[in-house]
This record gives sequence, structure tokens and C-alpha cells, in this order.
Amino acid sequence: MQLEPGLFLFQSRLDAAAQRELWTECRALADGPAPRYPPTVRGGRKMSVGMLCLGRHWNALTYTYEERRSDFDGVMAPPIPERFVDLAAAAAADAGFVVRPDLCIMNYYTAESRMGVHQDKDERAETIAAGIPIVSISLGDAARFVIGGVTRKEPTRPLILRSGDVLVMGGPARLRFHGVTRILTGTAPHGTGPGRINLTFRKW
Ligand code: MD6
Ligand code: FE
Repeated sequence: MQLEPGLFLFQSRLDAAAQRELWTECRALADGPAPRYPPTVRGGRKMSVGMLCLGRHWNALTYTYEERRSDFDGVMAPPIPERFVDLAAAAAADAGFVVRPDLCIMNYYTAESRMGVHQDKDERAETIAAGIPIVSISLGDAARFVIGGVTRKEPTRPLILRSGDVLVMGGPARLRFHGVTRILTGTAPHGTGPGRINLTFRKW
């Protein structure tokens, strides 16, 4: 359902079996030949999540997208499984957006991981100007997510994102500030977790 203009939350969109399957596939990718790693961002701080980009890599030092992980090991970003893209495109369509994402950022959270409040604006200018949405799928432990306005000073509202939930942020919501303030440990459904995986699907 639409929470606010351009911001849609589809709770329990993935059933328990789909959550387990996706969790297992994500774990295999994250432990595969292009492993997840905690990026060091410009300024020198290390992120508390383990990241793996599919389709195209987000360089944490330059805040740009590239084919190889030049800020880490030079390995090519693995392709996004078509099945993942289908899931994201279908959720976007239910929110009224026509998009086939071409990259995905997988973030793996432990109990202590957080994601600072940020705006997603490293995609191509045309993509952002058109309000092409980001589709986020949550798996494993639930998270306290906060979302504010398009400027940093506006107040934020909390949302709990649970395993199987899909959030779509596009149109007028595309540039809203947001972050993850805590992980609700012990809430992962059987066959997922411990920890949390968040997939954000984007068009470059
Ligand atoms: C997370 N999500 O849920 C972090 N970004 O772990 C994001 O940063 C995000 O959920 C853009 C659109 C939707 C999101
Ligand atoms: Fe984000």
C-alpha cells in the first residue's frame, strides 16, 4: 500500500518459502567468488554492513558505479539473477512504476550493523530526474528503518521492515533521506537469519 506519495510498503509480499529460498541464494552469492565485504567510505570509516553489488558495483570511495570493484579487489560485479529482477520489477509495477532494474546492492547486517541516514543519488541523473524507483527487499531479522524528507533537517518517521517486506521508493519519494537505526535480533523467520539481508534494486 502507498504510505506517502511515491512510497509504498508491501508487507509479507514474499511468503515463508520464498524468503528461505532467497535467503539461501543470497548467502551463496555473498560467500561466492565475489564475496561480500565491509566497504571503507571516503573519509576512511568502515561501514558496519557487508556489501555485495550485482550487475554494477557501487564504489564507496568515489560514490560512483563501475563494472569492477576497483575500491576493493578488482573483481567484476556478478550478474543479477533474472529471477531477482523479476521480483523487483513486479513489485515496482504494483506501485505503478515501469522499470527493469539493472543493478542490486546486497547489504548484510549483523546485530550491531547500522546504515547512516543517506540519500540514494549516485545513479544516473536521468534516472533520478525521472523518479525511477528503488525497490528494497528485506530478509531475516527485522530492522528499524527511518525515513525523512528530501532535506536532512526534516523529521524522520520510523518503519519496521520485516522479512518478506518490499519497500518501493520512487517518484516524489525517490530522494528522501533514510537509514537503518537498529536490527531486531531474534526475529528472523525459520530458515533465514541470523542477521538481516537487504536487497536494493536500482536502475543505473
Ligand atoms: C536497508 N535500505 O533497508 C537500507 N535505499 O537496509 C536503503 O538504504 C534503501 O530501503 C533506497 C530505497 C529503499 C531502501
Ligand atoms: Fe538507501
